Amino acid sequence: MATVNERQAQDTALENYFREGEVRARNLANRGPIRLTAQGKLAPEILDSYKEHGFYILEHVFDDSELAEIKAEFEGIVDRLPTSPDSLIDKHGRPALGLGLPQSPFRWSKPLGDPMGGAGGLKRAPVKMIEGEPAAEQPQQVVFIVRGPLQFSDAALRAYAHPGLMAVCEAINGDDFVPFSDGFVIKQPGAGAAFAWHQDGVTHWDHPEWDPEMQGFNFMIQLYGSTPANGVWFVPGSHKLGKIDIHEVVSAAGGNLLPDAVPFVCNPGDVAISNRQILHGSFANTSSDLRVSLNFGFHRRKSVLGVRSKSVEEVFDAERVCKRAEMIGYAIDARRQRFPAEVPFAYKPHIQNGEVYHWNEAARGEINAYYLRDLNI
Ligand SMILES: O=C(O)CCC(=O)C(=O)O
Repeated sequence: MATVNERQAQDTALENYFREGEVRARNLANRGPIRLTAQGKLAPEILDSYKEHGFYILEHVFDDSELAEIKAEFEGIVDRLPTSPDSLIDKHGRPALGLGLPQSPFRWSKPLGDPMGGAGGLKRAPVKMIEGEPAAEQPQQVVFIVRGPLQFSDAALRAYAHPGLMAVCEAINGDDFVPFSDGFVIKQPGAGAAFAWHQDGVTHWDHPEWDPEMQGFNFMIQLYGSTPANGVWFVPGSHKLGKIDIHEVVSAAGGNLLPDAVPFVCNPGDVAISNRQILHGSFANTSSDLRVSLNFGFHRRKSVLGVRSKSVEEVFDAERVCKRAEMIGYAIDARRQRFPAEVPFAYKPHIQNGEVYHWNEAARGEINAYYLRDLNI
């Protein structure tokens, strides 16, 4: 355990790092509202900036009323979480959310821990992040990821098919895009886990036609905003470098405070786009601010179809890919029902195949445990 002096020195170093990182972030030309051309395509300068930096902040995507619906349903989910990894009940003594699912949708961590970094964690996150010392009143374990959020929240499902975000996705991946996976990332104040520096992709690094977009991207909707202390940090441009030796980068920096990294600083309702090949991570949330991201990602179909994923050691056949893409159809219809005045996104693969989706109670049954069909590469 660190001494009081060591802990104070680390806190000061982090505070300086957060302040300087925010200045670097504000100097990058990679933020603004979604802008579309007269033809409904994403403004080219947004795409160019995203491709240059590997991430972009789309501002004010969700208005207050839609955001309030997403937050209310997220808070409903939190209210029904099991009280510990083995518990069957929530904090009110009711049957917990997720009972009966074939695989728990919850990922747990010790408060302020880094469950994925270092030896014994994920291979792609080889160096442990700085871990914090939680207050005595914190529980032993906290949920930091809820997988499959679209089955727990209609508001999240509707957000998934936001026409502006779908236009961004089409601009990045082309018309023929398919889902990757989705989840709420929860960084509770004084408890939220760290994510050690990593690049998300694991499958295509040695592909003969490798390119910076080959392993997809994520949207990260910010429910409560994000700060340098609780947000995700990116090394701009690192998505173009291929597989990075993270041990070497951290050792050259003399620790986890990478000198070129910048945080995403967002208001509630902003959405970050993040290339999955960019070097990124986040610090344990020792701040007093909650950050919740609703993450969902997309791939080009050709990046997953017929591909043996090194993430889950499975070949993704056409049936699996099409089944997972049904979520796009259901989300578009759910959104159409809630916002009838909005022009819904036209998802070309479903239109071309004559597939029509209706969001109703039968569909709700259809998507049960849909996250088991995620397309992790
Ligand atoms: O939201 C975070 O803190 C980190 C998320 C992340 O690194 C990821 O989804 O790959």
